Formats: sequence, structure tokens, C-alpha cells
Amino acid sequence: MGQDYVKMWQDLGINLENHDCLLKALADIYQQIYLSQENRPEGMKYFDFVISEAHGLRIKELLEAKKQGKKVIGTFCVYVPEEMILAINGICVGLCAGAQIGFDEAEKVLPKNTCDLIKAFIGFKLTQVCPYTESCDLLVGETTCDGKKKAYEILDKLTRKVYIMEVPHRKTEASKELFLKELFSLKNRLEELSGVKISVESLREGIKIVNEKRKALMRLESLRAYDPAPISGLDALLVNQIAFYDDPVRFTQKVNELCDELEERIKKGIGVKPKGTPRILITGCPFALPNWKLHHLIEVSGGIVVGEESCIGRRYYHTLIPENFSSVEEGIRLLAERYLKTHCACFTPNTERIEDIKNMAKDLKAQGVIYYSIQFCTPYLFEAYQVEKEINLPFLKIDTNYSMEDVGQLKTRCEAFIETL
Ligand code: BJ8
Repeated sequence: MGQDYVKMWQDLGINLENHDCLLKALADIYQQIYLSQENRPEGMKYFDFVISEAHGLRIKELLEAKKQGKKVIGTFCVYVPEEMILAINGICVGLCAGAQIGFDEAEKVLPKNTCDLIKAFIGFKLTQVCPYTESCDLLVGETTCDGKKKAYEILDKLTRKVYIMEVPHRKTEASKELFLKELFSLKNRLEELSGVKISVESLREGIKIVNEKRKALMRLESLRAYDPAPISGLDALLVNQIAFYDDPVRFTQKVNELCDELEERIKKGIGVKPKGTPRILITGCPFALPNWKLHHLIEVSGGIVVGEESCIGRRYYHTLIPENFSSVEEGIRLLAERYLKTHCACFTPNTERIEDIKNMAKDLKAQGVIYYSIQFCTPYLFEAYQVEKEINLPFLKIDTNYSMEDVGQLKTRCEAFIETL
């Protein structure tokens, strides 16, 4: 990290000892997994820099924005509309965590058979290692899976900052109305917190900024359809993860610059792996930063990841929102419609997700699908059965956690699968 941020972390209440261990572990893993890749696009340098300063410069930016009266809002799910957060002149940061930190502490307050994503965000809080969580003025939880719902009750006891937004579990007309009402309640809460009233102009601006970000991510995804692939799955994953932390306008510009470079690579036939490398689509649970395990294993086992049907992936950037509405109510209705086109396994039935997987596999010319579940994630583990039956493509189901204990076994399974493609 370029500067000395110790005072800033201390003021935020970060436990410096735990935090040092986290940063050191991260730097080592990043070196091993990311910086050892060959033939990376030049444009990835920006994203390497963002990671190196994730707990430094970006936090400094957040704190400076707070001094100017902006509010920082933390979220855990892609059903929470960041457009609305931007419309109150706020900053939205994703708080899902992808590392096995603080699990001993987390297991004192959560059942052991809780998924690692939940254990991690509770563990990060209990061990005071996340400057994002500590910078937030409000944490917006949501009623998606049972584990998250109950964990937010505990998180609220620890922070007193949690607001819960109800997400329905069915796609009926009544559910749509309920979700719309929830978005209006969230609007009220955000306005009350910030003292800023959402106007048509500010909502339109928020939607425009997020639409541009989504367009850039869609563009990146479309370039992964080429063979040889101009970017590794690992690097594309990193870009998708950073989408939840970085300033959205700057991020969009950097993704578009990266895409310009990838288009040049495609014209020249430059790829990160040889033409004909087996192409894998991953589907399932989200890959919160710094969860890079599966992508890394696939790519060192002779395959390339060409897409993610995941919330760190297409479930985040699918579908833009029309910008030509004429009232705040109409804008929020458009938001509600768009967000309910996200097909999380917490919904029943959720057959649209299967269509999404088939379409993605076709668009990205994937030859096989790897289904990724975090251990104890009931919704995604259950849906694997229907997905396998219906997608008609070679299929491998991986049920794993954040530990490194199973990497040998997983690598063997990935290699065997990739050999069949
Ligand atoms: S829209 S996937 S971000 S809920 S892995 S905590 S589901 S037990 S993260 Fe998610 Fe929103 Fe759905 Fe996406 Fe529960 Fe499963 Fe754990 Fe999960």
C-alpha cells in the first residue's frame, strides 16, 4: 500500500493485528494467483492497483466523501438498488466477504452449518477487519435466504445500523406489489438518513450511472465469447468483484478502456490461452472478494472460465433500466420490474434461471457447466438437480467452502471434467 493508513484504520476501530494478518494473507494469495498469470491485458493494471489500495485509498475516498456530507451504504445482495443510493448522493459498497477470517468468532454466534459467505461477513465484523463495514452509515440487509435473514439480526446487535428490505420469494403479481412497496420504504429510509429528497433528475442520474456500469460489464462479457479468450476468467472475475467497491463512473471508464484493449487483442488473435482451450460457464453462488479458488483451479487445470451466471457476474449486470421516465414513482416502478428479473435460487419456482444458464452457455460458447455451491447454501444446492437435468451440457457440481483443504481433490475433479470436453 502506497501510504501509511494506520491512523485512519485506528480511528475506524479496526483491530490492527487481525487486519495486518488479513492484508498479508491477501497480498500473498494475490501474488500467487493473479500476478503469476501470463499475458494479462495491460488494462488489468488499474484493477491490480484498486486491489492493492482496497483498504487504503478507497477508504480514504469514502471518509473524505463522508466529511462532505455523503452517506455510505453497505449492501449484501443484488436486489438492493444502488441507483437509489446514488440518487441521494450516497455511495454504495458491497459487504459480502469471501475469506475465512474470524470463523472461530463467528461460530460462537452462528450455527456451524451456516454458509461461509455469512460466516465471513459476521466474522469480519466480530474481528474488526473490514474498513468498509466500519465506514458505513447504514447496512441494508434483505430477506433472501434464511441464513442471511437471521444473521442480519445478529449484525444489527453488533452495529445498530441494519435496515431490512423485504425481498419476496415468488414472482406473482402480489409479490411484485410487495417489492415495489419495499422500494418506496427504502427510499424513505435513505431520504431520512441523508436529508436528500430523491427527485426525477437525481433518480435518472443514478440510473444512468448504473446503466453505464452494467453496459461496460456486458461489453466485457461479450468479449469473453471469443476463442482464444482475450482475458482470463480470473481477471474478468476480479473486474466483476471490484464493481461493488469502486467509484462507479471511474470504474466504468476503466472497464471500457480494458474492453478497447481486448477488442484489439481479438483482432490480432491474441488470447490468454491457446485457441480451443475447453470453455467453462460457472453457475451458482456469488464469489465475494477475495474468493478466487474455483476460477484459479479451473484455469490451472487446462480450462478457461468464460462466464458467471452468478451475482458476481451476469445476475448483477443483466437488463438496463429505461431512463425516460417522468416521475419518481414511475422510476421506482421501473427499478422494481428490473430487479425482479434477477433469478436467485431464493425464489420458487425459479425456472427462468435455467433459461439464463442455457442462454449464457450459448452466447459464450461454453462446452461445460460447473455448478458452484457454497456448503450449506440450501437454495443453490437444491436447484442443482433441476439445472443438471435441463441444461443438456456436460455438468460438474462443486460443493465447497472458503478453506483450502479440498483444493487437491477439487483440482483432480476439474481436470477430469475438462478432459472430457
Ligand atoms: S440475489 S445469490 S446476492 S441472496 S450463499 S448467503 S444464498 S446460503 S448470497 Fe445472494 Fe442476493 Fe441471491 Fe445473489 Fe444464502 Fe446461499 Fe449463503 Fe447466499
